[in-house]
Amino acid sequence: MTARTDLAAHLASLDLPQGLVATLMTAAAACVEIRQVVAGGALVGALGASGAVNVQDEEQKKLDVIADDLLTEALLACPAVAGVASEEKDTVQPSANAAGEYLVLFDPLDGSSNIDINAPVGTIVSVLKAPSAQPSEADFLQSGRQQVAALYAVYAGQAMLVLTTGKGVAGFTLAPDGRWLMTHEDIRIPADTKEFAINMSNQRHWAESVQRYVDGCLKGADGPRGKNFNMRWVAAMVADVHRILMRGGVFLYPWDKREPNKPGKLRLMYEGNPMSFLVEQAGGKSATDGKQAIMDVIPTELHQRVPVVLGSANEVDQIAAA
Ligand code: AFP
Repeated sequence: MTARTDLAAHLASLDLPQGLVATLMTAAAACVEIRQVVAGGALVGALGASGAVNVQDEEQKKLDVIADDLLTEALLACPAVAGVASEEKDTVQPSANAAGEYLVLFDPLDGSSNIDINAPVGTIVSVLKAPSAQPSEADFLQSGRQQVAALYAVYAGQAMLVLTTGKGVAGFTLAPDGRWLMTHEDIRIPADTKEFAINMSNQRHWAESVQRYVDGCLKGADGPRGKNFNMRWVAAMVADVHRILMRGGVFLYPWDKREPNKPGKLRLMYEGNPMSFLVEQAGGKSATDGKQAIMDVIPTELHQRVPVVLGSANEVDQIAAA
């Protein structure tokens, strides 16, 4: 077998601050533990509901809670971490580390509805610099442009970890010895695509422009786009974005008129920002429904939602112009 670079060696080659390396290695190790629980499924009692409801008013699965606990505990024990914020918790958790330099925000288990059917799920992580070692919630409200790293792990046929520290995007596959080995050195998203991902069951609720865009795709070679499109929807953003990083495509979770005051379903700090950082670093684009890049949104709340359009650059432009 070819000798491969592992995650530790890759991070060392990037000349990053030691604390950032420690933070990323800690998050990556927690993802290995989460992968093991996901793989055990019913055998380790990991399926089904936890009986609790999270801050988003969503029913928590047992795995949501297990993954949240694993990440939180590991990161708060890492001396470089000043505090964490989880999609599953209503408020931030400062660490007791006097020398903590980083804030870590995460969606511990993305795609919860896939857990019980053995379909792909994942973990999404965003890293910011901590303005102080005793951070308040306001310290976490930084725009996506301030991120120093983002990663996700997708637990599917293989477990893969995809990472950016602002110098391109690299992908790693989990080896049997528990190390993340580099298998995808410089991930690039093609600018053009014939594939879109959206929950079509919401079609009647979308804004006119999104209706127009999807209608154009559905008309295929006979319509305004002059080509046939394919559609995919995994119901786990982490898996849909992974497909886009592997072969191109565009992902949409737009605003819809059922709850006009809610900007969308997905969360800016745990999903929109880290995935946008990865997509932009791979040469793709990300935007809210309009023209604003997701990472330029100035957050006002920890659990803020945002409309999301991201993926192949020319297709994101098509959506903005629809
Ligand atoms: P859960 O983790 O609560 O299942 O939500 C997953 C998600 O936030 C995102 O990962 C998916 O793209 C999206 O929701 C799926 O939404 P639909 O329920 O509309 O398919």
